[in-house]
Parts: sequence; C-alpha cells; structure tokens
Amino acid sequence: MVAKLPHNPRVILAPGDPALAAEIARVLGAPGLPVGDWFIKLEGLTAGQAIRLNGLAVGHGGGALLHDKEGNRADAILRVPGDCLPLFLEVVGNDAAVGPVVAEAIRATTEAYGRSTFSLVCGGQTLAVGRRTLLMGVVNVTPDSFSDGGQFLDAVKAIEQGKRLAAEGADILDIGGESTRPGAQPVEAEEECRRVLPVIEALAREVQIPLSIDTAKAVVARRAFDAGATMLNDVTALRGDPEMPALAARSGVPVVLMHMQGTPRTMQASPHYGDLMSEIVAYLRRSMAIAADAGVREDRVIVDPGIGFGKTLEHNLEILRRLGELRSLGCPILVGPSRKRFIGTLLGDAPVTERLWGTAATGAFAITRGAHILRVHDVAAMRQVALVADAMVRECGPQSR
Ligand code: HH2
Repeated sequence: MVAKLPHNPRVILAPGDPALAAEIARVLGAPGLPVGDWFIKLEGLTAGQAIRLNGLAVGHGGGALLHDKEGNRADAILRVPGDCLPLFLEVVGNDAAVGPVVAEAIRATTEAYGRSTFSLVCGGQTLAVGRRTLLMGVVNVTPDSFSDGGQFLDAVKAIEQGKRLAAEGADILDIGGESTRPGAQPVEAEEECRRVLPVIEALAREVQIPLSIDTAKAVVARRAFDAGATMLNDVTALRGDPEMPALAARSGVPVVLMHMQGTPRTMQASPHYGDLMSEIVAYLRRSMAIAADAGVREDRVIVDPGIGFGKTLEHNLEILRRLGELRSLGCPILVGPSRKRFIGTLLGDAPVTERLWGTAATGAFAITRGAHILRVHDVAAMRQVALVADAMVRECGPQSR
C-alpha cells in the first residue's frame, strides 16, 4: 500500500520526459526504445543502505546522489535506467544490506506513478478519471469567500449557480458553507448546515452530477451525505475532526485530501518549507494512512497539494512545476488555483474579478503537469481550456498523464 511505504519514496522523473519520449519514438519510428531513466527519491535511509544502493545502481548503469543528513541518516536520489528496473529491484530485494523493504518502496512507487486512469464511485455514479480533465465547479454558500463571498449566500441563488455550472459542463459540484480564505472566521456547524443543506437537497434533485461537500466537520459532512452529497472535500485531510476518518470510511464516498500548512487563520503568516514537495507528499501520505486505517478504500482517495494554503507565490509556482511528483501516491490529483491571490500578484495585483485569464493559464499548465481534476469557479471558460489542453497532452502520448 503506497500510503504506508517507508522512506517517503517518490518519482522525480520517469524514464524520459513523456513528451520527449513520444517525439523520439516518432522521429526514429521505434516506439520501444529505452528513452531514459527513473529518478526516485528515498528519504531516511541508513548511510550504509544509501551507499550500498549507489553501488547496486552503478552496477545497473545508474547511480545515486546522496544527501547526508544527521548522523547515520541519508536521503538518496536514485537513478536507474528504465529497462533495468525489474532486474535492479530483484538484486536490491535480495541484498542483505538494503533488502526487500526498500525494493518494495521503489517498486510500489514506480507502479503507482504509472497509473493514469482511475474510477471514482460516487453513490450511484462512476466518474472516469484520467481520460479527460474533470472540472469541479465551486458553489460557495458563504458571506465571506475570497472569490465570490455573499453572491450565493441566498439558497435560491446558490441553487441557480449550481445548475448553471452543471449546464456549463461541470463534472462535480463542490458546495461549501465556510470560507477557508486566509484569516477567515470559523463558522458553527449548525450555521454551516443551515447554509449548505437546502442547496445540496435541491441540487441532488436538479442536476445529474455528483455533489461534493467542502467541509472539515464530520457532523456537517454526515448531514450533507444524507441530503445527497456523494463526495467529501476536506481541506484538513481528515485531521481536523477526529470523527471524520470513520465517517468517510462508513459512507464510502471519494475523499479529497488536501495539504495545508497551519490553519486558515494562520497559514499565510510566514509559510516555510525545507523541501516543499517532500513535505507535501509526506503529509498526504500520512493522511492516506489515516484514511486507510479508518477503513477508507485506497480507490476512494484524491490528493490535492492545496494551492494557496500556507504557500507563498514561489511555493505555488514550485508546486505546479513539480506537480508530477504527486503521481507517486497513485491517486487522482486535484488542483484548485482558481482566482487565487498568487494569480492576482502575477498580474500586478489584479482584483479577484480579473483573474480569469491567469486561472486559464494556470489550469492549462496544471493539466500538462498531470492534474486530473481542476476545482474552478468559471466552468464554461475552463471547459474550453481543458478541452484544448487535453488534446495537446494526448498528442504527447498516454504516458504523459
Ligand atoms: N480552495 C478553496 C476552498 N476549498 N478545496 C480543495 N480541495 N482545494 C482547494 O484548492 C480549495 C478547496 C478556496 O477557494 P474558495 O472556495 O473559492 O474560497 P473560500 O474558501 O474563501 O470559500
């Protein structure tokens, strides 16, 4: 199980850049050519394991870059030629100094990385993920959301908005009754329910697509499921409410696990990371393990790096550039850049109403970097972006997803 793999293993680059691989195959007319190496990072090895791993990798035409940590601990970026990996894993598994645990961490991670299509069962509906980019349309039933606060606080308006987004081509609607914007005030569960339940009840009757409840409170999630929601979007990744993991398991819904540093009140104060993607992957892996221990099936999990949640502009850009590393978790990847402040900053402090083109650029880039689902406010425009970006990704071959 990927969630419980030791050494926080993750693929940094797979054999050949997929686009490059497709191009070489096209030019040379030889699709089976080995076009590159795996680059896999393993953390918390013993120094002895890391040195031995390097020796074994060199013996298979690769190598390992070692990063010394405190005392006897070491991280390694392992490089193994793509066509040598099966043999290399056999040798590592049988090596007394390294052993089967490390071999399994590498094997399971590369296998998870290679998964490109998924099925998400949401009540009676099944979403095919990975064939084209899915859009999750946002319905904020709040007075204070950063992007559209107060516009849909009235249930009738929120229902209309949900119906509009569904008609524009949303694949999922995400309904939330508490803003998570930096510094937002917490909302009581009763008030959150009062906001979202009538909207979910009406939309469950009126639209044919799955409804997701955006909440960190188990009591709100439970009542939302009773009202017709069939997906959970928990920005605390099952760590905010101790009742949430068991509820998620019992209800059997797909669960979005999002990374956040700090809480919405504090997260933008001074976000700080050592290796950003290492910390995000380790955090999500830990939440996946919490989910698995509570009984959530592995095929119900979606991961999200949490754009803007305890992240500076530079962090958000780095996440988008390195998004592919999340593929090592073997789950669909959801990204929510829509109208966020970093886009405004890049556009010279553009207000939230003028961030659509920036959102489009970010969404297209995220798709080329492996996002399967985009959480967006402007579904009609982003449907066009996704259609065109998907066509370009397809040109690069199936491996590029
Ligand atoms: N972003 C927001 C809220 N929920 N959930 C996931 N999984 N990923 C995100 O990036 C994400 C999210 C913030 O956007 P919005 O809902 O428009 O604002 P607010 O939280 O102020 O209501």
